[in-house]
Amino acid sequence: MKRALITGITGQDGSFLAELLLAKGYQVHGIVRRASTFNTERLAPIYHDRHEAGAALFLHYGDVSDGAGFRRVLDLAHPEEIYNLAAQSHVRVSFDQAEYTADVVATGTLRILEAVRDYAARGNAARFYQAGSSEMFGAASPPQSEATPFYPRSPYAASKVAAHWYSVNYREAYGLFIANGILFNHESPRRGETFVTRKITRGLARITLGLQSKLYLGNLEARRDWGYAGDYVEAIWRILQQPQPEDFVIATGESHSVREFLDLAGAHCGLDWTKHVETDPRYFRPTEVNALCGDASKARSRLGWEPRVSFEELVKMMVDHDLELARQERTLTSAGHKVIERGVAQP
Ligand code: NAP
Ligand code: F7E
Repeated sequence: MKRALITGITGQDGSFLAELLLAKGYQVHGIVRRASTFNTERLAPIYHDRHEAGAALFLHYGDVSDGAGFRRVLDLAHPEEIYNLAAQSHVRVSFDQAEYTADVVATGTLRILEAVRDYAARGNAARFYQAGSSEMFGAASPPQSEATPFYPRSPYAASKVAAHWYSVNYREAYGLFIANGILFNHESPRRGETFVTRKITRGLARITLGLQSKLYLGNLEARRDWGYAGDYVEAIWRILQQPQPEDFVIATGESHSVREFLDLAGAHCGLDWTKHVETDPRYFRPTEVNALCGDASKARSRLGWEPRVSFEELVKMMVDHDLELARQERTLTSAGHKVIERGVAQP
């Protein structure tokens, strides 16, 4: 049984990756931050108590700001593959929490690489995946490929660039199997509710069901290359199965504006979104990334990977999911139950 360790397992990608690896017969270990509330909601469908026969998913408390704790988990889990997905991953928030973002995204990666280097020196060969981002391209003109120079436009993006180059350096300096994925935006019904796609599908679904009247957004003209997270974790796994460690862009090659996303989502709800969406400058970024569109030719030819879910199917999948959530909420409220909010979305 192969063993994998995932940082960021409670996030969107972490939950899809854990599912994929469990289906492939891996024993999966994940690092979970201590929080005062549960942060393991996305893992609930695949988690079994460790006392149950056949349990293959094991969670350990940890934080990438705590190198010593990570080293202990590494020795306990003893993985052959390590996927570093942990991040303060919200670009807008990174402008407000720049030092913290750098500590988790850049220095956090360095802490893990140092631990992996020592793990290897003790005779343990582990393959390492670093979750890079299309945000690293920032202001570079599309289409962006592995050959495109980075031009980061936020503390998040600059931190991901640092993590990328730390990873390249550790690969070259110590001969470790370290590979960077450079993933363009990927979404799903499990996407965090403050990222624009989910904010739109959640908001328009609730407006459709009469649960709210307005949705406040920022820049509607930004263009992104949006794919489906379930497809992208398959690429992540394939990157670590290659004979040599290399870096790969993962993208659909199609780009759409936030406005186009609204058009499709609104149409699927049967709603004229222009009557409900208002602009709030609070959601603008001090420096915006205007247009991203990836060239994933290398991944197509070398990994045999291609996206399966189209943009239209992705929007429909997310809207359908959030309409169902809104229906459940309305059923409860119309029966006189108070709906307990899961949180207050800020950014
Ligand atoms: P996400 O949903 O925001 O998940 C981030 C994960 O990191 C969560 O499990 C979070 O834990 C964890 N985390 C945050 N700070 C941590 C810390 N200090 N120590 C340990 N864990 C910490 O992000 P995602 O969309 O799944 O993305 C996964 C990775 O890919 C991230 O590195 C992201 O930057 C990168 N990426 C994402 C995309 C995309 O479009 N989704 C594209 C390119 C790259 P909590 O659950 O406790 O918050
Ligand atoms: O913004 C615009 C916003 O926050 C997309 C992360 O997973 O993907 C993600 O970063 C666009 C931007 O994603 C709102 O200005 C308009 O141009 O959904 P987002 P992101 O910044 O592209 C990359 C690849 C990552 O690596 C990141 O971790 O939408 N936008 N109005 C808005 N964005 C938000 N969040 N909220 C708005 O109201």
